[in-house]
Amino acid sequence: MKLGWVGLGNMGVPISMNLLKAGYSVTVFNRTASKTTELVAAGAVQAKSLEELIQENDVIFTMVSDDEAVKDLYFSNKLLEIAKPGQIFIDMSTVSPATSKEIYTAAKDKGIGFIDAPVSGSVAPAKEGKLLVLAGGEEETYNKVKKLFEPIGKMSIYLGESGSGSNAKLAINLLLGITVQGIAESVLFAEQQGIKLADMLTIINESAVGTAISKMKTPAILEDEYPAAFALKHMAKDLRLAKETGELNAIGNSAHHTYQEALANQLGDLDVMAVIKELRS
Ligand code: NA7
Repeated sequence: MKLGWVGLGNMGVPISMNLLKAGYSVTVFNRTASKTTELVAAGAVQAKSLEELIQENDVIFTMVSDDEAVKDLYFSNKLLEIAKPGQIFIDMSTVSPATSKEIYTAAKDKGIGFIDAPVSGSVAPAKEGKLLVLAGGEEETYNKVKKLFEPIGKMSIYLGESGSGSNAKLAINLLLGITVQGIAESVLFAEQQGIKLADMLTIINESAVGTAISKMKTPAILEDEYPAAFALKHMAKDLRLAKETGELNAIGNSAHHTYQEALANQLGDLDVMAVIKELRS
């Protein structure tokens, strides 16, 4: 199987690198061409255009920012028009289930396979090939490509019809957004009461609510530096999509509100844990 990869952002680079390292032929394309350097140095082929990438490959992955970017690619940039029947597209971006279904339907009309396969996990698990791949679409199509998820994730889960992967991704990121805000609130409360930051983080991490995410974010909170492992703007987007897709209750609504405010206050390019800066302000 020859693979094409479109979208070399924070996540696209390490994930496509793992496919390359697993021995697949990977052709890459990114809107900003300079971001292909690392992949090309590691042996990937650089496509001159999206058209070339699609024509030369069997399975094409896309991983871009949001619904607008995905629709831009599939519709405005005519990915589906260029594609040939029998090809399979896998979108790993986090988008609304409605967008996943819209692309699936347009693809199906042309005899093209489409799987929504967003991932749970940020840059570190992406580098280690330990993401959780959440897949929706036709099971027959999923079965044809599921082997490709092995170098990417510790597990891939087939969840059902098109849009199921996107729905599951919104659900898990709702929990993530709430959890990160919860860590921030606990730390800030302790700080107000004169408890040392390092002590409180030790307590959280050693307690029953200490989690992989609290441990992962501890150095950032201690240093008060938040380079993006998972950009806050993406969490703000995911909570907005969750609110638009289903019903949120009090905690979900509070998280939605906080992250939108953080985005408005220019914290979007920092890591999701920078929500603590929003709550401090
Ligand atoms: P990043 O690091 O913000 O990267 C975003 C990527 O999306 C990057 O390659 C962008 O290209 C690309 N992009 C954005 N808009 C477009 C349009 N309109 N057309 C083509 N390409 C576009 O995101 P992550 O890698 O952290 O996350 C990717 C997804 O996974 C996202 O949905 C997260 O929520 C989860 P650029 O380099 O700017 O030219």
